[in-house]
Amino acid sequence: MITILAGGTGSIKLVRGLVSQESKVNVVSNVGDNYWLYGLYVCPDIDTAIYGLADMLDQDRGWGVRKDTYNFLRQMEIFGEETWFQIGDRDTATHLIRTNMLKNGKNLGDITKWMCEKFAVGANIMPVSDNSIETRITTDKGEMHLQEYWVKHRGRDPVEGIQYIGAEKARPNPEAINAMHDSDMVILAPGNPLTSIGPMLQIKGVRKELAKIKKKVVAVSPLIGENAISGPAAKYMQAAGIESNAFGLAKMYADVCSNIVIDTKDKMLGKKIQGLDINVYETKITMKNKVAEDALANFILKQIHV
Ligand code: FO1
Repeated sequence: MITILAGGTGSIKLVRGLVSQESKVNVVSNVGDNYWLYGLYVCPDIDTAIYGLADMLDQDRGWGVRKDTYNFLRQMEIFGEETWFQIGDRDTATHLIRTNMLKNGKNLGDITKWMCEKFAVGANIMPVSDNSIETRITTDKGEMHLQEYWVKHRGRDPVEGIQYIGAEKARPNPEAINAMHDSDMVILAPGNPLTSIGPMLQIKGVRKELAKIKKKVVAVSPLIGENAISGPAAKYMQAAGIESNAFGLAKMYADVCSNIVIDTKDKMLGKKIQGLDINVYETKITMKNKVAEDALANFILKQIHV
């Protein structure tokens, strides 16, 4: 059994690769991106994992349902609402039913489990916590929710700081802690280290468990050289005063992992990373297609012995 801590569009490719090769996979999802919109609770990272594994994901964008329609959103526009966050009609059904179930007293973990059944997803997708954690970005224009910064304002302004509201007090999902504890290997997906993986590491119970089992924790870099393969990871790392390369990432994760997979192009960083007491594995980390997803998953499962 393996467990992967995942969030967002950078992670789902590896999740898919792992699921195609390993029968028991737990996916612990970030909740820091979750966003209330028109009274609906949107959980982008949980939904990306579900849609990705149900073969419904719009793979070009990396989020939302493939070939979704946008009639609901057009109607909201007519009502004079802001429509910068593109939720499609089928996607909206997911948010609506989730919100209703929350209102009826169900927790996010149980709702996610129920959804996995409905979408016939075999992997065990679970939120890292049932409590609310909100990733907020500070710019010179003030501080705002991550979705407002990244989608509404297109990530334009320089980032001055990142906060995880609620993370201090959040209780980890006991199922996620058990999954990590019982797994043969725990993977930190190649997601954004500050906004996808970072919020999960801010939960004390999660960090403590990972530190305890760090020998079997494998981080996968989302960076090649100084740049992220996709998304704003490099920008956020620089804003947080962290070197935006695989060494900076290794330093961030040094207390929670003993193994890191970096791109072969970053070979020269290997010695420096080993100096942090982290084993370094080099391979091609870009996943442009299914073959590359499977190849990276296979490398991790077969070449890394923890
Ligand atoms: N990302 C965008 O860039 N524009 C959107 O309009 C948008 C809508 C959206 C709707 C549902 C959903 O689950 C995700 C959505 N995303 C959108 C992606 C999201 O902003 C982030 O990429 C993730 O939060 C990163 O983990």
